[in-house]
Amino acid sequence: MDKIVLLGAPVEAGNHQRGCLMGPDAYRSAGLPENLAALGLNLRDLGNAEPLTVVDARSPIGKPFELQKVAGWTRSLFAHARTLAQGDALPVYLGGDHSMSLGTVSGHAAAAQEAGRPLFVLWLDAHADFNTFETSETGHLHGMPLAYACGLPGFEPLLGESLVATVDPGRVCILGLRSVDRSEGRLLRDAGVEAHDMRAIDEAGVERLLEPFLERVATEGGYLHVSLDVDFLDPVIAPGVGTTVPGGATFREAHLVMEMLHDSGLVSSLDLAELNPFLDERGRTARLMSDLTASLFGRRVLDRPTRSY
Ligand code: Z70
Ligand code: MN
Ligand code: MN
Ligand code: MN
Repeated sequence: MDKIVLLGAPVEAGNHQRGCLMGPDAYRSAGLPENLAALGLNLRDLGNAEPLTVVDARSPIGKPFELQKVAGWTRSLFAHARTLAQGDALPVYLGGDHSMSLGTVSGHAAAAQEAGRPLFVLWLDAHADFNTFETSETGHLHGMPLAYACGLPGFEPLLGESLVATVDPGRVCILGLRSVDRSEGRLLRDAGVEAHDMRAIDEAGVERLLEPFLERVATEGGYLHVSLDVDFLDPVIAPGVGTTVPGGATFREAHLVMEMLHDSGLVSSLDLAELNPFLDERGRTARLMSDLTASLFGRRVLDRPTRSY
């Protein structure tokens, strides 16, 4: 894929911390568009999406924080993603807290079903984001997008209707876990999601964890949506995020994941989530995320034979 389309998703209502609103512009300031253009890619920046105005979102259970606002974003980004998935350019969504993925992933799931191909999701995150309105201890919608996309119950107020298509939890792989709520962990296990914590990365390395998943995407002819949360990275190298959790992926582990994704040729859409420029140090997190994105799109030091799955 040599065509890319950027869409800003400046949503910050998915949690109490302010600042993710500035995420898309920080990526632009950090030179993400120029990084990708320098790789010879044809790039179009659509600017920022806008939320729909929603007044009918009410939840009978739990107390989701800012449900109306996030429902407005979900409906908007769902429609954008469903449409962009049908175009000839690979969409990169510039967040925005991770509630952005309530819309992007469900939109790509709908488009995949319409195209008759399975959707796989790679979730790079310290958290599983697998809470429901019922299990969430915080009410933060940025802790729920993966559960939503997989069709867990109770989320109807977000789209105002049931999901068009759900992601098969058996086609999800999470890498980087080090903070999972108790009941969230039970949901994850019951759903059969492939989940790897940091210990697994320590023991096996990212390559041995990721490769079998990519093989499956290739074998089943699937689309692959990648959702990269800043907190996948160690906070020492990526401080610009609301929830820092120690012990995250290193610079090289993260780049290796991106390089493998590039070599696979399988990625069909990408979220960059949770960048909080208000908490960043001199733009270093925005720059690191931009450099990781460049690795995903083919930046490399030396040429090497292509790996085919
Ligand atoms: C917790 C919750 C969370 C960040 C995801 C944390 C959620 N499991 N926080 N990403 N930064 O609120 O549901
Ligand atoms: Mn997340
Ligand atoms: Mn996270
Ligand atoms: Mn939270």
